Amino acid sequence: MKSRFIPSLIVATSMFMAASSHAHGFKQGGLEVHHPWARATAAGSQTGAVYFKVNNGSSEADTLLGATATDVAEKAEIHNHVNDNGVMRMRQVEKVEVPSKGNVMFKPGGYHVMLFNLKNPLQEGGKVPLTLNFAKAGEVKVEVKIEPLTASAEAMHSGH
Ligand SMILES: [Cu+2]
Repeated sequence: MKSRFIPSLIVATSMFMAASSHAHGFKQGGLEVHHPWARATAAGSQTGAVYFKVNNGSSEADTLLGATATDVAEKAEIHNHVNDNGVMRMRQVEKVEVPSKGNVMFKPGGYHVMLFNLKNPLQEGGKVPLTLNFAKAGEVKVEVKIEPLTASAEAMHSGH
């Protein structure tokens, strides 16, 4: 069973890497927001979650203070998951520091930008605009790629 699983994982990974482009990164000042993505949402779903990696190449720390996605959702909040006696719960956080010469990963089970009251479902293959508001770099506009509903953090971020 394992020997069948591994080759298919490699194929999936290399297909993803071929499909992804180094151009799908958004730079401003020393910051780069790499591969912003969200899972497609089911019809009627009111919420979505956006994931990405933020690299900070500058010599000063920066801080993510908030996000807006006015074209697609009424409200966007920064969330994290916390382990509450063995139960993973989401909670809103006010800000996320991105250390100098470091990075922060937004990923399933961890930090994410939560979209509330979606105006339309997030459709696989589509792109939606999102603005990230940083204390020093200011507003960074990105395009979020909508991945299949079944997309996992591992598949999305392998090879990065
Ligand atoms: Cu959330």
